[in-house]
Amino acid sequence: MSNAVNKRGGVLSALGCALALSVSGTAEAGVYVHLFEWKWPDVARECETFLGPKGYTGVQVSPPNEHITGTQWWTRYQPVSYRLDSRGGTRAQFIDMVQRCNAAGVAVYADLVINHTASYGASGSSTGVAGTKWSTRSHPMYGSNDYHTPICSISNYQDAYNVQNCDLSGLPDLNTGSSYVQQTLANYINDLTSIGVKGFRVDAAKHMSPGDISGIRNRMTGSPFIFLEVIDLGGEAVTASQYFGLGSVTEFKYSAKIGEQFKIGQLKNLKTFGESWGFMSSGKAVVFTDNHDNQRGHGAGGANILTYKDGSLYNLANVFMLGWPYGYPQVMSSYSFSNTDAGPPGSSVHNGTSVNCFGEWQCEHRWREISNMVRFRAVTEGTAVSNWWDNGNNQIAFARAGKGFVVVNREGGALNRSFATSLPAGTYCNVLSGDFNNGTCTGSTVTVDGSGNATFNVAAMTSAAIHVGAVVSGGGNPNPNPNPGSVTVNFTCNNGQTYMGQSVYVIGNLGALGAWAPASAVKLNPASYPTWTGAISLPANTALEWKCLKREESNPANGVQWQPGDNIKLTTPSSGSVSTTGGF
Ligand code: AAO
Repeated sequence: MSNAVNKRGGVLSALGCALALSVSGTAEAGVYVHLFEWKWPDVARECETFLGPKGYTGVQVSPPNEHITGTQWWTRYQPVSYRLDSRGGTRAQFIDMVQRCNAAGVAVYADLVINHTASYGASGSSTGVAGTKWSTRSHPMYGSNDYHTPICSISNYQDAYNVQNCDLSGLPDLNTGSSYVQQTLANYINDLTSIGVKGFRVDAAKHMSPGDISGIRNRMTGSPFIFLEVIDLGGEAVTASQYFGLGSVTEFKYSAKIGEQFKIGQLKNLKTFGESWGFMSSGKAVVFTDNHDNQRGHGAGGANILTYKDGSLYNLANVFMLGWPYGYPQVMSSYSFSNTDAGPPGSSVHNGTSVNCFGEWQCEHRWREISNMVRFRAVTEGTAVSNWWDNGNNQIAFARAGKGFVVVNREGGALNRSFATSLPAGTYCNVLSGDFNNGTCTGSTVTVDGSGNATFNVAAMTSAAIHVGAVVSGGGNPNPNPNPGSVTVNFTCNNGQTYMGQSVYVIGNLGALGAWAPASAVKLNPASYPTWTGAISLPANTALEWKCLKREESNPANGVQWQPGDNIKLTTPSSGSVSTTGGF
């Protein structure tokens, strides 16, 4: 584990490591997506066909437990029981999804609604979606003495007692200080962990004292990634920092400020975006342009929150978020709405409709700019911002030193300019204009010369990005071949002893070598175990760095072991083949 961290000077490569480290509250590396209100079979398919291949590290799913009936999206936030039977699907479907997402290298984060239970008034029904009978403060697992008393309503955010012991919007407030309630909640959470869930969003964490959450945490098994929803825009009794000992925390100021700058501010101001704006430390922060609440005016909404409705502006803000090294970013994936209570398309319980992206479902996570910046973030992880440029207004550009370069043009005219990119010479794919697959670029290319300079033509309200994981030719070679063929690289990893289910992989800085994401690494063949070999076709005349990696086949975050020592450096020949050897 430490090898992985040391070798790359960053932590992204150590996916399994990051998960283990998260107990102490370190934010994850990578990018996760919230597939809001997606059904479990659809999430599973998306993990396999899109999220894994694109390098998303995780997927947050809607609360998986039984909830009240009704078509509104927020019925999911009114727990009836902890049976895994919800609008998302059945327990069997949930298990299948978690297994398939894990196999695709995508961690599933479950949304935990543990502060309260259902409010009778909301549905007028006393039967949950899975058939459980209930009434206010009376559920199979709880009776009236499992709630805070005397009953009161949250009415004063200046009073921590009121915020943490009274009902939020009429939702009966569990006595999370009681050991019975803590154990009941931990049993539910541990069930999810045993299924393979790797992380948890703690809903309404602000409404539970840190001590109570700690009591639950102490009864939990494993080392899941935990992030807590604490809305802290300042000026209240309960603050985000009170929760730092428990995990990562949502940074709502980030959402408010990125929206403000992109909508009514000036992008030149973003040069210092981060802690100096009053945000929590980057390593603690979960960040987003919008979340499922504030995109529809619930929970700390505001006039300047960006959503899919902002179109190209939304794309630009997400490109900035994913290109800029602050926090652990969440990409929001929404369905179209005008009524802020409206549930998802085809929202009757268990009707199993599939998602149709770019129609009723927005699927922002699949928008080209957003999805291709996921790999950009992986490739540039651990590098600082350098070469900042702005035009004094709404055109900006910056490098992630030596690894990537981003240009954002939030103006009505084109931006045509030469920039010092900090990158090695080469012809790079502009991954915001097309995709980079197997050494070829379906969009436009940008040529970085031997001095690191490159000319960008960026149309109004668009952006451009290049990185060392998407190089068409060159990439460190001073005289890049403009029209490279591909060559065969024969990889060997010695001493690759593995346990059942674990294999040896090649991982490196090129997209074809997984761009340092263990889930995307290329598996070798153990024909002469413990020596592992494999031939991979790579672009000619290309400088690359690689290592041997062990990981579990069906769960890329587990059993991760990196080749010790420095990365192996290699420049592919202009034709033919080359051999290279690493090991453990
Ligand atoms: C539904 C109905 C209610 C009904 C209730 C019970 O809508 O009318 O009373 O059922 O029958 C979601 C929906 C709710 C829904 C609920 C249950 O959003 O509408 O209620 O499911 O079905 C607070 C909490 C925060 C919470 C947020 C919505 O602190 O935890 O409210 N978010 C989570 C979930 C959310 C869910 C729940 C919790 C409940 O993400 O989806 O609710 O499980 C201030 C405070 C914030 C506070 C907001 C809103 O914010 O700081 O802590 O959030 O107020 O009350 C400026 C200020 C900012 C302020 C904001 C207010 O921006 O700077 O500080 O204004 O917008």
